[in-house]
Amino acid sequence: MSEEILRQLHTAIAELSEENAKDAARRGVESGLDPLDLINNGIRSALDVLGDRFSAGDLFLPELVLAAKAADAAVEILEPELLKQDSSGEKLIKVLIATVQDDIHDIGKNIVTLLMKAAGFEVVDFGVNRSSEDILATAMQNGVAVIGLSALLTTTMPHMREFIELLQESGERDRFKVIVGGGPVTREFADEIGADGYGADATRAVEVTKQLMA
Ligand code: B12
Repeated sequence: MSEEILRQLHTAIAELSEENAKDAARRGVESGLDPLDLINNGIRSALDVLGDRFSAGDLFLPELVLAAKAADAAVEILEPELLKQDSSGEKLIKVLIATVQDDIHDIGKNIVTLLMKAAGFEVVDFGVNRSSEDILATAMQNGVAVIGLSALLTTTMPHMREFIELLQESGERDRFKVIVGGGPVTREFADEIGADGYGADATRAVEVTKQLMA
């Protein structure tokens, strides 16, 4: 049953059908499936396949846009379930999350935001395509402890390094913990640029933040 629903969700997104994606997400919720399982093995897996087809020239941007719409619609249905998960008293810790400059991918960032909220963190979602300067200014204004940066393009990953350099140059490096993630980002890259943490998925993003704040 759960395999069938996962497959239905994966297929709906792979076939760019928002309606079918919503139906499958609803079925998943009604059947009590783990919303994270639905995200990782239904939604993200389908987007990975579409991404590969896109880079192979077998699929084009308008199709990716439709896939993103279907994914967003399915995540919206899962949102209340994600927020129901245990929030183990992380309140008072503020986290800012943003996608770096020149990058508008936000499906993953939004899932990280949801899970952080579910874990009890107070999250400032600063959106996409944000310059390092604006991220720093907003983090200072909001008094956040942790800054999470997302990048989905190899060409925008350098903005993560640039952000950490900006923190150093402005004498604010010790004030914030910086965690990074997104499709092409690796632990090695995170270490190389001097980030405090890396998360391969939203669950890890929460775990790493908890560890850093412990
Ligand atoms: C959907 C999509 C789009 C949508 C985005 C819609 C949206 N609202 O986000 C649209 C159609 C707009 C788009 C546009 C483009 N895209 Co695009 N896109 C994708 C696709 C298919 C899926 C991305 C996604 O949402 N994945 C699902 C989420 C859940 O995964 P995730 O983002 O990785 O997030 C998880 C983890 O990484 C982690 N995480 C994410 N952020 C963070 C942050 C922190 C702090 C932490 C700890 C963890 C963490 O947790 C998340 C949840 O588990 C990918 C393919 C792929 N395999 O990723 C290509 C892909 C990223 N796109 C690509 C490209 C080339 C583009 C364009 C340049 C295409 C063009 N010619 O215009 C533009 C760029 C626009 C821009 N300036 O940003 C390439 C990038 C290649 C590269 N080497 O850089 C990819 C890899 C496709 C490919 N294989 O060619 N895209």
